[in-house]
Amino acid sequence: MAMQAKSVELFRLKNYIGGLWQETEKTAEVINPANGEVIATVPLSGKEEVERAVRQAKSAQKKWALVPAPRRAEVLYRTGVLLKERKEQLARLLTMENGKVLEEARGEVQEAIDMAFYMAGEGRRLFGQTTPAELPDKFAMSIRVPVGVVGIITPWNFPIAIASWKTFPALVAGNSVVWKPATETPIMAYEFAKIFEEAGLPPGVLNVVFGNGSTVGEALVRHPDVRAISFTGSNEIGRQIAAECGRLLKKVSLEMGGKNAVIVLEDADLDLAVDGIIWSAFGTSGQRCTACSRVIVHRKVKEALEEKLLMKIRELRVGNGLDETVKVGPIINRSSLEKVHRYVEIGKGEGAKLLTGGHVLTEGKLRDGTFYAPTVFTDVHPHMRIAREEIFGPVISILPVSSFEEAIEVNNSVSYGLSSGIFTKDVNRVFRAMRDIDTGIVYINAGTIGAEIHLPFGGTKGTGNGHRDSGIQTLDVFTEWRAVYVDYSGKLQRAQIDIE
Ligand code: UN1
Repeated sequence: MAMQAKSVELFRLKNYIGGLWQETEKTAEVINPANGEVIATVPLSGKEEVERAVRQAKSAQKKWALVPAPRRAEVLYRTGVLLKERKEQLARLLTMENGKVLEEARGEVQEAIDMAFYMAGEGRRLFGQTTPAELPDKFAMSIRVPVGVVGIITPWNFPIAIASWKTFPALVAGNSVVWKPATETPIMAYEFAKIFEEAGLPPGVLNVVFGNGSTVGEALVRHPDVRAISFTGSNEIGRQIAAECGRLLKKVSLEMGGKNAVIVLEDADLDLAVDGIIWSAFGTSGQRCTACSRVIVHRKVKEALEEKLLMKIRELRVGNGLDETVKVGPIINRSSLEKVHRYVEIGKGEGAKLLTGGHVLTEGKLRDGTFYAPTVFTDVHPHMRIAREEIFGPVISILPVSSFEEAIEVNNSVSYGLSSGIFTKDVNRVFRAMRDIDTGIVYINAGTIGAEIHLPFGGTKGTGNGHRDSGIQTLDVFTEWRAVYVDYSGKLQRAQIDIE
């Protein structure tokens, strides 16, 4: 039985290893960030659980890889159907553990459904290339082969969508998975694993080990039988993982956030730009890797934009995301709330002008949760910390500029490169922006969020290490290329030598 979204029940979540649901001695509490209620307990596993999961994954992978890919894909189709049937129930649970408003939670579950069907289609593609060989009576091709056991480490801000970006391609390509979900949002992982089980995924092909990064995450990264790691999370942890994977010569794909900007030029449709900024900056309370946290605006329209922005912010209702009139939910937990506030203090100290917000919300029921007021700083300089560092909360910095060129320069001046949006009606500047903006995702006349699953997701510089999540490109993380030469001449033919 799947769980019901009642706030009074307490769920004891279990690891899923080799097809068995297993408890651990140590557990942690899962808190609903909207009201402080304990909604579940999550296992805090150790090295032994990782060891067991990898062993199971290793033996299951051998058989799974021999299942024809179109048959493997059938499990993904069934998973997609089950996700679709349970969309509403999953969305409610997601809102309870993560805090994002229900409309967005439904959108996130939809993202996982889309990824299931999209990657299921790959079961009949997984294309390689056939190509002429340079010698007579010889055939050449490249094929994708599974990597083996892959380790997946996912964050709390998109607990099911990001998990779907990584698990579906890994599985359809013939790998087995050991997955460490974030301990803040384990209910989605638990439900997702149950759905895989129901959909007929053989035992051991997907294993879920709950626990902290410093124990489970580290054991996974270090394990010699885990051949690839796909990680989404902080820049600091990502660097550590990359270093360790480098030492062990392990494949590694990293997605580590951004300092995303919306550029508003003097000819922009300001109302549209404001809608894009509000959605991108305060949706998910700014807790998206793609969230807009900088607004780079032409001086000529700065005041008009600020005025419209403030008007719209006044209409935003902050509260429990299960209430459908609420537009902005809580911050994931107290330490994140404190971090957001610390950045606001830093901004003030740096001399930025606070236009609105800048404080924790404590009126009425909000006191029980972790809520922060939508916050806007203006007259921010590109060198200030609030304009350079990822805050991961509902805080934007307005940076005035005097030209298109300056806007691009400021946009590109940060150490991240995930997502940028530009508002203008000038087609020449649109194409220049597409060329000159140094981010992995560029939006024209739209905000910085809302990536679609069949396009590559990821970015430049401090955002990643050159790989992409989702899209066809993600298959490069979960497969190795094998070049195959078939010589049917019946004699020794030496490449580069016997070419006459
Ligand atoms: C993230 O911010 O970590 O593009 C993922 C978006 C969503 C996914 C965001 N589809 O905003």
